[in-house]
Formats: sequence, structure tokens, C-alpha cells
Amino acid sequence: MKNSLAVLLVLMILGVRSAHALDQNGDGMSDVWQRVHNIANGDTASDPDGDGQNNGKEAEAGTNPHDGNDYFRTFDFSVNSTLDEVSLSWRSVEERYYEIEQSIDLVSWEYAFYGYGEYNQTTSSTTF
Ligand SMILES: [Ca+2]
Ligand SMILES: [Ca+2]
Repeated sequence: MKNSLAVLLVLMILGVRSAHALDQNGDGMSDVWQRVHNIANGDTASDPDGDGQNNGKEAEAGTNPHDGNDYFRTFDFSVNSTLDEVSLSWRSVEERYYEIEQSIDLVSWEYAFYGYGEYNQTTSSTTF
């Protein structure tokens, strides 16, 4: 990051790879994820663990809909003392593809990071 702190960062989940992406019933949630977590077809709105993330969001993030401590979020955000480097960590899942974009004017955007979650890790981190 070569500019000042007047930067907006956006972290997104943009895709899923592998068999976990199968959605033969067309409800927007992976059929594998639904079976693993015993989530009924079409039940995207419920939030059984009360973490504020409904089943649709938990399925998108690949998190556990029955664990209130497991949901997509960022943590360990920091900026170095010279204000030219940002470090960020987030809850990640191996099959999910993440992008971080940055902008200093909210008009022009550039990638700060993109890639899949790391194998056998529940957290991804980057510095830019
Ligand atoms: Ca939830
Ligand atoms: Ca959860």
C-alpha cells in the first residue's frame, strides 16, 4: 500500500471450487455443506447458532452454522508506524476464493490480495 490511511479495503468471498460447490436443488447453498451440517433445502434465512450469519451466508463462507464462534470475519488488522503497510487476517476456508481491493478515492480500485484459503488453515493473512 503506497498511499496514506485514506484507504478503503473490501474483503470478498468470490468463489468456491471442488465438489463443495454442488447445488443440485438450486437453493444457493452447497448440497454437501447442507448434508454435513443438516440444513434443510431452501433454509437460507435461519441462523441456528445465533451468530448473526444466516445459513445462506454461512454456506457461502463455508463456516459451521451450528457454531456461533465460526463465521466469516476479519481480525488482526494493523497499519505500520510509517502508514504505508497494512496487515490483515480473516477467517478462511480452503475451497473459498478471496479478494481484497483497495481504493484511496472510492473510484479507482486495485487488488491488494487475491487467492484461495490455505490448505488445512482456518485463517488467511496478507500484508500489502
Ligand atoms: Ca449462523
Ligand atoms: Ca456459525
